[in-house]
Amino acid sequence: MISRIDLRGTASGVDRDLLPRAELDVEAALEKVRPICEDVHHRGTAALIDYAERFDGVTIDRVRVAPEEITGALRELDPAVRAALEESIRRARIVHREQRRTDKTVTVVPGGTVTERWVPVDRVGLYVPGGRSVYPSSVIMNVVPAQEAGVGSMAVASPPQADFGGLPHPTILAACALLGIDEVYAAGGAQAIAMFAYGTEDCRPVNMVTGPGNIWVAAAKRLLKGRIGIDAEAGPTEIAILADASADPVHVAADLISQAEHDPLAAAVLVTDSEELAKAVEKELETQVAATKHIEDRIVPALAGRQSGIVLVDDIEHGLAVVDAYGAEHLEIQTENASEVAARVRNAGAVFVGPYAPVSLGDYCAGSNHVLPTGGCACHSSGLSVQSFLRGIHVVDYTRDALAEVTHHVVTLAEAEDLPAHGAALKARFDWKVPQSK
Ligand code: HSO
Ligand code: ZN
Repeated sequence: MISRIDLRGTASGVDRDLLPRAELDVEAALEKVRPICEDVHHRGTAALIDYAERFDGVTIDRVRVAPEEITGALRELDPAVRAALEESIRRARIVHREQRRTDKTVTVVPGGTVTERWVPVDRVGLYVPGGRSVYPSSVIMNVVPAQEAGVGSMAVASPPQADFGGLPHPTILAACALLGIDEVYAAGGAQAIAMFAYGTEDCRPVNMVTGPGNIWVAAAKRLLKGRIGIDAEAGPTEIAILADASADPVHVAADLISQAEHDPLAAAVLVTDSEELAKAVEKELETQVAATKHIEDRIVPALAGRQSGIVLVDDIEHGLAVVDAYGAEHLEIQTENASEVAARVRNAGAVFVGPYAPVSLGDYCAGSNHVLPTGGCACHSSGLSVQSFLRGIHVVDYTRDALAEVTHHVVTLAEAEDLPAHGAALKARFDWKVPQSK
């Protein structure tokens, strides 16, 4: 069901191309979403209503969800689900509250200071997918850091559902209610991103859009980036597990399956120096997959796809080089001295240490964020956090004396760059006369 890649004997260098990974062609989708975005730009809500009919198969006469529809969904919510969502929110708040940055003033020279002032984005639009993935947990993971950053205005968009009278899925609405979000739109796909970027009669334009989505959503975000800020483009979920002979194959197999469950393109990668563990996990996968849900549509294609595999390495040192080259969205360390091994990881969206920190815990209730870089982007980017919603503004404050002291350097650099007016802007402040034109 899952292929093997034998990298033993190649410890001197890890070729990223040998490692399993899915490819998503967002570029090809750009031309399809461009006219949709233009249409929403020009026709606003009327265009959104037409696209609901065409893409979601639902006839709606308004896009904005009424406040009573949001609170009503919370009243109808299963109390156990409500309690679990509340606990997830509580833990996420504990972690994200601590991420807030404080302004810092640095005295560069006497009389010359630079302050870095952290200012939240004014207004954020959160896209929440419908269809196969209805994840109220992702609402939490996007909203909590934005709120803790101090974002003043937040709107949510999620596709209208035929089964729910053209409203977004009720658990999404209920999660919004729990988080105090009262601005929700029944809009999906690229058209929802265009609504956020350009604004419509109902929806004020936002400064930034976050949240996962399918290839059309990713393409619209790429197209409209610049007009709006975006979070990272989310690709299919990935789990990598670095494990040695001490790992329990039952846990390893269960965790691989847990993320394969998301999508036929999800990646599940085991990196191990133990052939016995590899064999035991292969066996466990057969047994556990047969006993789970979503077998044929997601788990089997995900595990059997070229993006998944069991990678055999010489030792944990070699394994660390491999997982660093891979840069997984989620990386579990199931080895002896797991904390020490984890501390040496350089590239991963999130690291899960030892036998009692499975990725599923992080997906819901660890307190950490589950919006993480995929597709190797962990080599240069981090997951969603309070920081994602803040801008650091440098505030420069110099006295006359502090400016005078450095003027000759600025003038010299300006002349070296053939930009004499730059230097003149400083000299003009010190009794320097503007040359008379001839
Ligand atoms: N593992 C997914 C997040 C998620 N899991 C939502 C369950 N619900 C991407 O990190
Ligand atoms: Zn998950």
